[in-house]
Amino acid sequence: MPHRNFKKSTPRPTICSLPELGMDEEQLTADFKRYYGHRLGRDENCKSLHYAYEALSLAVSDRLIERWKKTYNAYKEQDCKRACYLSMEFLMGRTLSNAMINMGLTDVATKAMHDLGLEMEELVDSEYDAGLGNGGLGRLAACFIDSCATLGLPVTGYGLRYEYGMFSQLIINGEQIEKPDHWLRNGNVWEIERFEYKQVIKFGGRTETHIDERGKKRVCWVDTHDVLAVPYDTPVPGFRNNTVNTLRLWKATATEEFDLQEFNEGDYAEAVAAKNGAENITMVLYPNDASENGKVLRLKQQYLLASASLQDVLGIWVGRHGHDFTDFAAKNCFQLNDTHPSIAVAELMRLLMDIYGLDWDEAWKITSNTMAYTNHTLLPEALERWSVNLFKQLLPRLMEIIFDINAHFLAEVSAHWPGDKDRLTRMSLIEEGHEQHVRMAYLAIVGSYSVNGVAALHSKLLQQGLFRDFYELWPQKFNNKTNGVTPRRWLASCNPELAKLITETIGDGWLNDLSLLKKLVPYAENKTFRKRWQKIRLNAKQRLIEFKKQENGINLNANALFDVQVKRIHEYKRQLLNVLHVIHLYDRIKRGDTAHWTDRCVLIGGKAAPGYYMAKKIIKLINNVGAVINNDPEVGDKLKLIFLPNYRVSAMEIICPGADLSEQISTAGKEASGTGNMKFMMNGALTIGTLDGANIEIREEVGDENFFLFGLTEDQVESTRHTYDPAGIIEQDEDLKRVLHLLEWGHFNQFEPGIFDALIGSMKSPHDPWMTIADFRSFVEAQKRVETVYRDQELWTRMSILNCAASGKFSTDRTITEYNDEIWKLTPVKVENIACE
Ligand code: 26Q
Repeated sequence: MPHRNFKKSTPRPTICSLPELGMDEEQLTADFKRYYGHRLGRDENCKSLHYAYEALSLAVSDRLIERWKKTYNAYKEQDCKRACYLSMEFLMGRTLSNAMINMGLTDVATKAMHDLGLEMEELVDSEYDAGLGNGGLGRLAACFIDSCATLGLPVTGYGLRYEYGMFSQLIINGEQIEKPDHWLRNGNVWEIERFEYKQVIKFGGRTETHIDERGKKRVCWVDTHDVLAVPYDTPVPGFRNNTVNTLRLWKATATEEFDLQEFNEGDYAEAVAAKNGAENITMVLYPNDASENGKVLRLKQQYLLASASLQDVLGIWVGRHGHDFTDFAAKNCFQLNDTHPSIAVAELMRLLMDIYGLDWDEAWKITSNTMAYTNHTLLPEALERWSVNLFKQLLPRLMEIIFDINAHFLAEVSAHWPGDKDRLTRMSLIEEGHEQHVRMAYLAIVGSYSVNGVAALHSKLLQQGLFRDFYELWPQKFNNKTNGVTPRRWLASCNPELAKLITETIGDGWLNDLSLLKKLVPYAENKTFRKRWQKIRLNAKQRLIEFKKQENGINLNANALFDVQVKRIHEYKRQLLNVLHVIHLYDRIKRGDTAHWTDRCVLIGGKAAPGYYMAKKIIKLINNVGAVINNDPEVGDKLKLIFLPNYRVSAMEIICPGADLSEQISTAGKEASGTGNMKFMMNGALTIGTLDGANIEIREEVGDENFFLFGLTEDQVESTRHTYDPAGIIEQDEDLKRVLHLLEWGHFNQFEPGIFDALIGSMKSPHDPWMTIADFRSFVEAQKRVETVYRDQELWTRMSILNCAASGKFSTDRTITEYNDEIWKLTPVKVENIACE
């Protein structure tokens, strides 16, 4: 239904006269009861926990909305510069407990619920994860908007409201089965639909040129198939500062006009089918976290996000400043979360020229001074490229603009390197070949004033490798912003006992200044403190054991070393190296080599992209090896290998406090940053890792003596690659030979012959890009050092405390402060806690 506006003469309802909502138990209880009994129509006969969760969430949400309006007004009043974080993924996880922590409502609400006979933990647990992301990049976006709100920065998150988030993973016969995640099936109390801010998005059609009334050449994009993008807003509260920012997610729907057109032609069924076509655009999140597959639906998603978000921002601008764009770049910027929304570069040009009548130079000046691009991968195969033909068909006007950007850009390159034809070919936004492709990363670099990587090594490698030509042309554009995680979710909320101990010891300033954790350093030498630390970590392990038991009945021994690797399954992350080590330990047990043994429980979790054959085989291998080891009475408590199904944000909230050892074992130079590594460290786990991504900075912060380092460095990986001889290495290493022998003889697949041949073959190939075999010996030796330390629990606990104490750098508050100081340059806005008149 089209929305109707108030008649000019009708007075609009004045909402500022609303009384402020109480933050005490009595008011909260009253609201809870009203929502439960009236709005949701439930009573004591209702058995489902969900409605109690919903009633409490509605009560909490009211209090968020109050502060949301204040924040909105404060930003408006100051007419401050704003930033938009454009991301195809926001992996938010659950909202309720985070909202309570940030508003300081946790204790009051827990007591209120308890007095009504309800357990807060159960209510919080009944919330579905908002799984609108694949992994690191999506969760980073969620941590970023938490920190932006906490720092009082006017930043809006723009993304897509997928009907189906990341698939839910079932393990059947050791194999991954994907189940669609209909996360909205019980509704979503946290979002507000704002149909009044809908935007029209064009697809298809063709372009026409004409001369406008001022004699200027104008391009019109006509005969398009239009789709509506409708925004759904979610409040994003800062930590106890009354700031509530916005996460705006677009849902695609059919336009009313489109329906009507088809209907007039008498084809009702066609009209309904067309509606489906439009709504399909935001139906599902693509579950690939690396390789690109060129699906047209994905390009539609990307364009819908870019176009709707930019039209939204331009609409707000024009509403306030008319068609004067002089200050637009001084007041707005767009951070592109990888290349996924980078079509925004061309779309902003289109809107400024075709809709608002700016000429090329004016539009380019604005665009290239507002866009900033973050890269998240060094794997060349993961760089996005779109076929020019597909682009022309779906977005003809955008393709023209990209060609024009390229022409201007190549002229600049020629001027800089006269006659260097190879460089022109290398740097062109268009890749030539049997089919032409648009190189999205290059479009993002050319169109942005800032290009950053996500950890020191990664940024260095971008400059020296992947983007070298661009770095030579524009060194000043390139910078590093090492990732972080929000300490509210990844310590305060997921590990409340440890958080309490920390606060008792050093005060609560660490919650928004994580560098203060370093005050814990002297307590590493305090025996009573260590005892309490140990006890709390043991409790967290028990909770993890309980979680595991609930899911599939397996009981684990809390005294064992909990050795955890959770992340997407990918060859470069080397879950296989982990499995080789487990098989080696099993082999040692079987041959009786168990003097000074350390009991160990290896937990591996993660999803494989549904089309990634090798990743799926890795899951199967983990489960098969686990089945043999876990059922062997001779092995007993000495060793367990467990696959954690359906790894997701809410699972990590239980896993990371209960882990002793964090596995960060990617081939050096391949993991851009990693952020799980930071969550583990913050919760007192020790890291075994290669010199890759943010591991390097973690080790720098905590000191070499508190980090288990192994493996080739990035330099060594690249310089030995061409002489890599896994067969030779295996021949020299008795342990490794035995491990491969077990694998090759089908010890873990006795009734499934040959199923692991591809995995074994890839590791033994001299062309194995991940060089798993090369790092085996060094990994085993590092694991022995782990065991020695673990047997000395006092030493282990000391190192655990020091890891937590050294994790201050890895707060997204630090990361976002750097983004703001060096890229966005926004002024923080204070939102006063005063009643509006
Ligand atoms: C691309 C094309 C088509 C469909 C999907 C995709 C796609 C989707 C998601 C490609 C990549 C991703 C996600 C990448 C990602 O999560 N990268 C990780 O980002 C983290 C945050 O910076 C880093 O810590 C990790 O090192 C990096 O792997």
